[in-house]
Amino acid sequence: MNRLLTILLVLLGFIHVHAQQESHISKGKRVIYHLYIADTTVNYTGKSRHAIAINGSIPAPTLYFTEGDTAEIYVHNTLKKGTTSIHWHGIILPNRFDGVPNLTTAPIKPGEVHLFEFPIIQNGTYWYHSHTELQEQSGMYGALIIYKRTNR
Ligand SMILES: [Cu+2]
Repeated sequence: MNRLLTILLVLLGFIHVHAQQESHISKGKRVIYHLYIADTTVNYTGKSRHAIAINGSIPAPTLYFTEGDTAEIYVHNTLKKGTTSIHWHGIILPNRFDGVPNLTTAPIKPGEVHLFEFPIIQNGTYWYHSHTELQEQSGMYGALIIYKRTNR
């Protein structure tokens, strides 16, 4: 009987600790980024070429999150012409925010701002990139760094 009680108490303790960890998830930060997609020119070989930068940078800026955060990312299409998109590669999120144009997410038109909002429920190193024509190859790719959740 005593042994059974001990097992029960250990189990209850485990459930309690687990519940505390679960409740901790909702205490994450809201992390806001504004990404401005813009035409630019690069010269790697002596010849100037059109390229696409995000916030003036190729590769695109590294975005940092911690597991448990909520991502709030505004993608501004400031290209002279053409739609754009951002695919959050390997990120677990609601399908409509996956960012593949004409499949999960509408293409982002010039002058348009698209909000991506999703909970961060994993950790690790990932990347994001355009999923439109050859925009990724033109410079639209960047890293996503998601830190492990810690007891803050
Ligand atoms: Cu991808």
